[in-house]
Amino acid sequence: MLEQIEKINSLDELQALYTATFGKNGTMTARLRDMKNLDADARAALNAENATLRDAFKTRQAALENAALMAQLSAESVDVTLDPMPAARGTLHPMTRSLAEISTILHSFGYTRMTGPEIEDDWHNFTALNTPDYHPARDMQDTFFLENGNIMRTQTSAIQIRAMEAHGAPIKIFGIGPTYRREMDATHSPMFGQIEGLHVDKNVTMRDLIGDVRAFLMRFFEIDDVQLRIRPSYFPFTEPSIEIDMKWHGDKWLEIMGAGMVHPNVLRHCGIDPDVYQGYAFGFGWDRLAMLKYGLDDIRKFYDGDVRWLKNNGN
Ligand code: FA5
Repeated sequence: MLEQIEKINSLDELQALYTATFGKNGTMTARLRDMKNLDADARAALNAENATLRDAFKTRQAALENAALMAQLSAESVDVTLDPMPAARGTLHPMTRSLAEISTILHSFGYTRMTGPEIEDDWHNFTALNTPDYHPARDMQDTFFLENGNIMRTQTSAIQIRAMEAHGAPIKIFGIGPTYRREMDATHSPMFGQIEGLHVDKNVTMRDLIGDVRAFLMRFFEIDDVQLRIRPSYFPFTEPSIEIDMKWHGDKWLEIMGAGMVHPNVLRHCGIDPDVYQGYAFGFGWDRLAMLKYGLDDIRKFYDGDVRWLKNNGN
């Protein structure tokens, strides 16, 4: 019997033999029932046989159960050396990335960030900026007008006005955000981003402006020096007005921004006395900076929402 138990390879078979031995009608059960007819030696021998058999069943059961578990584990095993499925990772949009970089730099120069609405009124976008409705400079920007007379802001310069109206002078702020114009080609988008800087105090001059612009460009483009070209220009809200070009890759001059000393009328419109205070303002193309820094060539791609492009042009 012990040998038979050893050879059994399935739990079902083992159970069947166990029942045939120890069940109600089992062979051992019958023999134990007749034990009273045996002498003492035979009883002891039967008890020992009984115990040995039960042990043998138990041991075989444990062995079969263990083998079944092992078989299950190896069938369900995972090969940890296989390459994992590539996880889809998000990337930051170049505008988001440059926003963080630009803000960090301007904060470190002492500019505080101000915001303004993207739907602006005529006062903040034009009139307060010394651009009354008969002013020809309004033609410089093709504007999206809303039915209620408001407009989509065409320039972050509107943020200057809101900042000075709210806080007066002295003031040193920057604004960054979307602006809208009816334009569309590889370097113009109907929605694009601008960065505005404004610093008004008693002794602020054009030198401070150029110093901050230089330092900003060096930090943003991570270069040791930057060559600037300052050209006279015209904006209704600055006097004098300039445009600043930057030498790019040793040969090209790139127009980077418009800037100038805040026009006395603009200060007056915001309740600031131009005989006491003066200051500068500047306006960059946010997308343009991001395109230059990350080597991107078509501004329209920024707003297409094409995930494949973002994957290659995020960080
Ligand atoms: C202005 O908008 C002035 N508000 C800038 C300024 C601020 C001057 C403060 C003086 C003082 P301009 O229209 O040149 O200026 O636009 C500024 C920058 O915005 C441009 O140099 C360009 O980089 C960017 N820009 C203008 N139009 C578009 C467009 N359609 N798409 C992408 N970028 C544009």
